[in-house]
Amino acid sequence: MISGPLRSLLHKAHGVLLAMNPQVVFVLGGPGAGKGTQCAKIVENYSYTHLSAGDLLREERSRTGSEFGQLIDTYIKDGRIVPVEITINLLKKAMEETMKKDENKFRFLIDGFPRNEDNLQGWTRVMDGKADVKFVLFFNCGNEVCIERCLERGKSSGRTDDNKESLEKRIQTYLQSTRPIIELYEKQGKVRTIDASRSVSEVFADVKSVFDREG
Ligand code: UP5
Ligand code: MG
Repeated sequence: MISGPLRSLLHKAHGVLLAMNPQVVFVLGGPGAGKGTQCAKIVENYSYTHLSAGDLLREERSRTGSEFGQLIDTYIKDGRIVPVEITINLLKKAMEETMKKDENKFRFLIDGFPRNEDNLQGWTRVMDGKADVKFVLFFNCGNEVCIERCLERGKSSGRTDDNKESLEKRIQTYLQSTRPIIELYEKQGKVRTIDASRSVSEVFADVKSVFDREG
């Protein structure tokens, strides 16, 4: 890896932006598995930027003038996966803006993506050769625990999908569409599995050992 000062020098020498490829960790797991909670803790301890695909979609949903607001709203309530053209543009833009502001911020946690075959194809189409996927952090958690956590959060979250009806659909989508993607990465030896059914600090202790080793 080329260090910061050396890279600046190279920029000057070439007169062009010699950007570092973004280094990506995909963070996957069922609804309420603790992806967002653990990503926040990783950011506190390691030099990563957290990008939640769900948060980016919710932001886009409420952006004045967005042509996708209604579509995103319907998909999220139904626990369905938004067409990748929308999600990948939001992710790409967020990565570019982060790196433009600070060239040393090239490590990203991409939380809640890729969730299905369409997502994966979209990522490959747009980001192949432009970003390196280091590994997949998989928060493995039973469905009952996941549902319980989301229902509890639903008392105050204001999320339109933290209710029983949406949660059943979210779990189905996760099992049918996302698990096969995790299995695909598993075959490539890229998955780091964490038992996410334990307390936040117990889970983070395992996360830490993964990042100390290869973050
Ligand atoms: N909590 C967390 N960890 C705990 C622990 N160890 N012990 C006890 N409690 C714990 O946590 C959920 C709740 O549990 C919180 O109250 C937390 O305090 C507690 P959180 O960290 O928020 O879990 P997370 O896995 O992030 O759950 P989230 O609900 O965000 O996961 P989803 O994957 O369902 O939601 P996301 O926002 O990623 O996506 C929402 C929807 O957007 C999708 O269903 C889909 O419709 C759409 N979407 C796409 O279409 N495409 C995408 O690429 C991404 C999303
Ligand atoms: Mg989340």
